[in-house]
Amino acid sequence: MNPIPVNEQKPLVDRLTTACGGTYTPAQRRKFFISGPQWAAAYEGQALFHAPTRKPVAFEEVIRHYGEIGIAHWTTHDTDVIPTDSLMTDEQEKIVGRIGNSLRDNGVACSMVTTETFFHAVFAGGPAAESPAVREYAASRLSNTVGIGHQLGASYAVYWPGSLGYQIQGAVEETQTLRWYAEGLNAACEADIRIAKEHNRPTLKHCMEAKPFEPQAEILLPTSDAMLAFIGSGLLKHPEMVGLNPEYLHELMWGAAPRAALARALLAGKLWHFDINDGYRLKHDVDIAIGLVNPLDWLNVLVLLRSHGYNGPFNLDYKPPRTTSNDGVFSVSFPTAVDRFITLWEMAGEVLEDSIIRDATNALKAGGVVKNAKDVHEITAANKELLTLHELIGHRLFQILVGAHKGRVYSV
Ligand code: GLT
Ligand code: MN
Ligand code: MN
Repeated sequence: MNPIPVNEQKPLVDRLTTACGGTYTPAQRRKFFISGPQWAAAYEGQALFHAPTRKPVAFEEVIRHYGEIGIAHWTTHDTDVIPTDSLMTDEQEKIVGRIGNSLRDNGVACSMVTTETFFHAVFAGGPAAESPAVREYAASRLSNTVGIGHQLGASYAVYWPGSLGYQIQGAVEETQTLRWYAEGLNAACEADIRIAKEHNRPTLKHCMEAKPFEPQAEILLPTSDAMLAFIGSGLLKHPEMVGLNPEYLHELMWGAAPRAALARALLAGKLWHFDINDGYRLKHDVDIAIGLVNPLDWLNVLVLLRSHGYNGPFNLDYKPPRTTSNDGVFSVSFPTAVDRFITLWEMAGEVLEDSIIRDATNALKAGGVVKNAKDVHEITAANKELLTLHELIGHRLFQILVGAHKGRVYSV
């Protein structure tokens, strides 16, 4: 093949994207509670060992593209859109006003706001550092974000306490740091109760997000389970206002089964918000788009959520790869991520209605015939053949994933 001039490359990408087919319309995409983060679309590809590969993108452009694609909700950190120095000033009010206009013009709603308590040098010692001034500043930032959320009509606030931990062991006292962190959340909840009243709105759902490693070497609340324990520890003044925003990859990163982590959150009544992406076990937070690494696991995750009536947001917290261009972010990355989610969601519906899986599951639940409930040998033998159904269910899930249940065959 001949080298391809730059001006022919975008048409080529567009032609092949169209050739892929199977896209949903913006109206179909809008039926789902899918949110697009400002930081995901504006990610420039930078990392510790990587220079940026894309140009900056302002919120007006991100919101416009989300509206066109059919991503009906938008999420943001305070500093994704408001420079740190402008926070809590008149300038903030002007920017929030502009965001409101952008959202209105493009038919997009702000569903979630979050506070950046990890990037700026002031948080070098974490959001719950020893210095009272740092903690006071962190609390005012959290409360300020709650106010922005109410102004923009959000229903959720997320807390990723990324730098709540340490690099140097022994320098930080864990119980004290966690108490201080709880004080920050308490301040945010109290501010919410006050601000919600002023706006005549319900309070926000405050959702904690865990990540097992990065950016600190050791993390004090590394998993969703640790956060459930924290919520129930007695340190929070309003535990009923605080739930979870698990991220698929963050659970996978520590070696967990994301589906089991979500199940525990569901049982606790705390699965309120969900960051969707993909990646690899025991590796970095690569934030690959949904379904590109573990589609079968994703199918199973969505079966669990569908069968439990999860109706919270699905937040597209992934990073378009640095090999994707600025144009590609909105022409390939976001539309395909949304469409894979929708496809997997619909497929999960097929799993729930599949008669083979239903018969197999019901048979397993019925169990074998046992006369003597104390006879271990009889009980074991009574279920022996039935248990083969576990593997058959796995096979059927694979068939559904590749479309074999609808007659897709290969000639051999
Ligand atoms: C950061 C993190 C994400 C969180 C964001 C919310 S910030 O990008 O890696 O997983 O969801 O603060
Ligand atoms: Mn996340
Ligand atoms: Mn992540």
